[in-house]
Amino acid sequence: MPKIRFPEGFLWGAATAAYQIEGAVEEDGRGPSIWDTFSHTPGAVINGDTGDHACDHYHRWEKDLDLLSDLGVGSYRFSVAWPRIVPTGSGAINAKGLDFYDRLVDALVDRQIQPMVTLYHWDLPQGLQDVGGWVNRDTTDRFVDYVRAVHDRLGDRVPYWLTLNEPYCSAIVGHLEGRHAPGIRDEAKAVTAIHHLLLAHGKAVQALRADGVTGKVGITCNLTSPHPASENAADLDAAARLDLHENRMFLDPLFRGSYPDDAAAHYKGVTDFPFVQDGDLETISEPLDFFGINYYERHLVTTDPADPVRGWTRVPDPKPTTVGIGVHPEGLREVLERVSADYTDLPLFVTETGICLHDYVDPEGQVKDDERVEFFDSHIRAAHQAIQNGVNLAGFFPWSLMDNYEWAWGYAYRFGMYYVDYATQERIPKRSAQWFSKITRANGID
Ligand code: IFM
Repeated sequence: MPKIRFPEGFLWGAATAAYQIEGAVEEDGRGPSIWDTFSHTPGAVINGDTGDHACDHYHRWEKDLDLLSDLGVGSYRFSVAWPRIVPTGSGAINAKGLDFYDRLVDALVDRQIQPMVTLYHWDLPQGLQDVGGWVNRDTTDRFVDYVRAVHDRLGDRVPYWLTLNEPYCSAIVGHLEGRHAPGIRDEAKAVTAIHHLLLAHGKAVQALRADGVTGKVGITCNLTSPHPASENAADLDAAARLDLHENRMFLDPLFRGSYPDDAAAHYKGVTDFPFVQDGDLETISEPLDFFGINYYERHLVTTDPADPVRGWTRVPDPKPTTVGIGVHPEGLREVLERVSADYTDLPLFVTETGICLHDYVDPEGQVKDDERVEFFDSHIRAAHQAIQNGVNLAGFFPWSLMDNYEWAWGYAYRFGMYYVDYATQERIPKRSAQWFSKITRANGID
């Protein structure tokens, strides 16, 4: 294999999110979020797992930052828990919540690791859900209040801000599929939530700029690379509709200031977009400094005979991973090239990609996650190929720094480069951590 070198200054990182690692859900004034409610709802999460304790990162954060130093990363992508800052979602700011992230950011700066802060990674304060959550337009303004408070405290030391993580999941998985909090199954509400999430993003970008933000501002979307199962018109059409649903409903408003041309026809009978007000799309398409992409899935798709007008069916992958999706590094290259060709020449960051395995500690005390090493190797090569093909890719952040609370899959599924023994909270470097620490130091693969 040839040596693969990344451009000088390429940012290697690692990613986590607040509810997935912090625990300490009742400490220092934190209020409940929709994920506290959802995870405590019987039947919602495998084994009834909750994020009550998670990786106990709230108490162990200093040692966890040492793991980042061991990995040799230049950046750490973490999220701020909105309910720690505004416990009920509106009203008074909780200074103790800000204190926690203030200490974290200081310690990262001391270690010469650049903070990349995600402002919303799914933990909406329950108080806002009680009045409609993302289906209520008012939530967009409450998000701005919260963002300003975080920026006010951390803005002098944060070089990268991400407004939202994966609005698709918040809107579609949370409001149409009901598999994530708030557990709603209503397509009109899901499309309304898409709009309000994007609007909250745009308003937050404007507020950060008005408040003199010095860091770069972006958003992270999870994107897929849908392929038709055949060249039949019906399959081509199904792939185009899946692409609308998963990708274009987010990319078009963000970068073109409009919903896709085929959206009105696709959602006919569901919604005619009454929630879009004058000026919203200008706000949503406020220019950004960079764009974050999370990539996990490629998707081979065929038409759904039961619903050929609006439906599609994903063809099962011949070599499924633990969670039933295949490993397709070429899909990452396709996504990067597509965004760069069709939407923006802004710097792109892979803010997440990763593989979930049932890792275990062997009798020698090691975690040999060779499949994860292979996964990262192939995806890093695909990212490098995208750069060779002209994509302005500026960084790569594996998901995840350590095993954590994998939402509706609880703790049964592991994504980390560090193994977490949840009984003792010991962190054990997996082979992937050892491997990745060589990549970050070499700025490439030998
Ligand atoms: O764990 C999640 C993360 O919170 C968002 N992106 C996908 C990851 C793996 O499922």
